[in-house]
Amino acid sequence: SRDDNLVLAPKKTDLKSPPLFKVLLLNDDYTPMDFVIVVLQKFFAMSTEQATIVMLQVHRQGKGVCGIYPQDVAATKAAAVTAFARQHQHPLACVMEES
Ligand code: NFA
Repeated sequence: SRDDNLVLAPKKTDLKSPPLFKVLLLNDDYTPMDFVIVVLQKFFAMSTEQATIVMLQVHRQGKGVCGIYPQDVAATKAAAVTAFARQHQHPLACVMEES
């Protein structure tokens, strides 16, 4: 009826959590293992032990997860790692993917 126009639909009040993104390192044949460990410590706050585990995962499996973050944080970290690697003349690649 014309009265329907006056009836408000229930409003969503629940906030949904933002999508999360994995930040990954990709293997290559040239970046030194020690440099990858430093990257994981500097940008992802890993201990030497955890950084070594993740570096070896990337080296053996081709890729590895550095962390999972909201989109803006993931994009900033991936860009910062890539810039740092280039500054040091290493081809190390850091990418993000929706998780
Ligand atoms: N594969 C590289 C090497 O043998 C090491 C590496 C590990 C590079 C993880 C990139 C990421 N020197």
